[in-house]
Amino acid sequence: MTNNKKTILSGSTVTGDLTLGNYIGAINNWKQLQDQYECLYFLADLHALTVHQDPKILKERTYSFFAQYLALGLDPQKNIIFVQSQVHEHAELAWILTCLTPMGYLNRMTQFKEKSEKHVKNINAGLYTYPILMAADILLYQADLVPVGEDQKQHLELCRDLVGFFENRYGNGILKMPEPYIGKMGARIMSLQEPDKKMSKSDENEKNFVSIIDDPKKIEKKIKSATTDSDTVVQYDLTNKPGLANLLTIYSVLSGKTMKELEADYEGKMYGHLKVDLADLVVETLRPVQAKYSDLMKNKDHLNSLMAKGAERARAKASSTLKKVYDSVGLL
Ligand code: ATP
Ligand code: LTN
Repeated sequence: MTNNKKTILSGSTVTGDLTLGNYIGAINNWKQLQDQYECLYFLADLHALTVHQDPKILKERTYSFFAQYLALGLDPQKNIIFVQSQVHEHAELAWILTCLTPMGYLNRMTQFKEKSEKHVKNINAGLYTYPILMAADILLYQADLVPVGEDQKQHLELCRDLVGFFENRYGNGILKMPEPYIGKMGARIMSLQEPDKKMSKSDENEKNFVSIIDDPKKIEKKIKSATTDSDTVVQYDLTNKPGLANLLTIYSVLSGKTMKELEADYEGKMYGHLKVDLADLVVETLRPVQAKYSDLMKNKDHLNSLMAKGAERARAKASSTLKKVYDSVGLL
C-alpha cells in the first residue's frame, strides 16, 4: 500500500445474516476497490450492542461475518479487515466527540426515531449516541471516502458536522473531512416478498432475503416463492413489475448477461423457468463461497490470528489520530 492512495472505510453492524444484497451491493464492489484504494472494512460489534444481544450469539456471529467476508473474496492482505471492539481507540474517540455533539443534532436522526419505536423496551443511550461512534470509526482512519447506503447518509452528515465543530474549537486540521462514496456501485437488491423495500439483513421475515450461508434447498424455496405479478412476459420493467425486475437484476449481476440478453433468453417462457434457473445460478455462485466459509469456521485459531493482525494494522493508524486529538483537547 502506498501513501498517496485515498482511504476508503466501511463497516457492517454485526446483526442478522449477511445477504445476497450485501454481497451484490457492497462486498462484491469492495473487491474491485482493493487495488486502487487503501481499504479498511470492519465489523461493527460495538454498534450491535445498541440492541439486546445474546453474548454467545454475538461472538459466533462476529466469527461468521469475518469468515464470510474472506470467503466472498476480500483479501486480508490487500485490505485491513478487523473487528471494531478489538481497536479500543473507537470507544475513546467516541467519548471526545460525544462531548462536542449538541443533543439537538442527535434528536434529528431518523434511524434513532425508527429504532426507538421498534425497541420500545430498550431505548438505551447507546441507540441515541450511535452516530457519534460511527463518526469516530470514520475519523480515526482519516477516511477520504465512505461507501454507505441511503439510510446512513444522515449519520455521515453528522460526522462531517463534527469535523467542523472540532476544527472551530481546536482548529488544527487533525480530522479529515470524509465524503460519501458513490461509485459505479452494484445494484440495489430488493426484498423478495416486498420488492418495494430493500433486502435487509435484519429483516424479521427470512423469506425476504437470501443469506450467503443458506443451504441450497432454502435458496431454491425462497427464490421460487419470490413475489412477482400476474403477467407472463419476462421483461425488465421496474415500475410495473418490480418483483420480476429484482430477480432479473440479481440474474444479470451474477451471470454477467445484460437485461436484453435475459429478455431474449426467456422469450415465450414463463416466470417459473426464470426462477428455477436463477435459483440454480445463486446456488452455484454461493457453493464455493460456502465451502470456503465452512473451512474457515472450522479453524477459529486461524480466524483469531487474522483478526489480531487486522486489529494491529488498524490500531497503528487509529492510535496516531487519537494521540493528536487527545493532545489538542488538553489531555496529558
Ligand atoms: P440492516 O438491515 O441490518 O441495517 P443492511 O442489510 O442494510 O443491514 P448494512 O450493514 O447496513 O446492511 O450494510 C452493509 C453494506 O451493504 C452497505 O454498503 C449497504 O449499502 C449494502 N447493502 C445492504 N443491503 C443492500 C441491498 N439490499 N442492496 C444493495 N446493497 C445493500
Ligand atoms: N451504521 C452502519 C455501520 C457502520 C458504518 C460505520 C458504516 C458503523 N460504523 C462507519 C460506515 C462507516 C450501518 O448500520 N450500516
